[in-house]
Amino acid sequence: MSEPSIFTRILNGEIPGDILAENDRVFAIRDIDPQAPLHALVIPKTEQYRDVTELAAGDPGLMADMVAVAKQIATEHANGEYRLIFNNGASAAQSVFHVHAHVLGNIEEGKLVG
Ligand code: DGP
Repeated sequence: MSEPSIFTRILNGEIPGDILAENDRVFAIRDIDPQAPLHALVIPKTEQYRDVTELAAGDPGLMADMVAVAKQIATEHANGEYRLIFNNGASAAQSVFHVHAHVLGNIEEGKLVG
């Protein structure tokens, strides 16, 4: 069996992390290197899916659960609006191959692209 991902280790309390939300299928943490005033990662508890392509094909309901948690965090920690980013593949800046969505909120005007 492969090693648990860094996100699973945070969920299990093996590594410190700021958990912002959790339900039976999904959890969210603050990103260690924030790119916006609110920068969270929404993550399924299962490590079954490497990226959003696999997730959307395998369990679209779980993807919907992730979006609901993104909205919850954006409401609790920003003004309810948010940017949702999935990096897919190493050349697209994905570094952790346990699917996760970046949730950015309170983004400064003029910094929406890039
Ligand atoms: P990606 O590049 O899309 O695979 O995003 C991985 C993100 O995970 C990256 O923005 C930094 C974040 N990250 C990596 N290690 C840790 C950690 O130990 N704690 C937290 N909170 N975030 C981490």
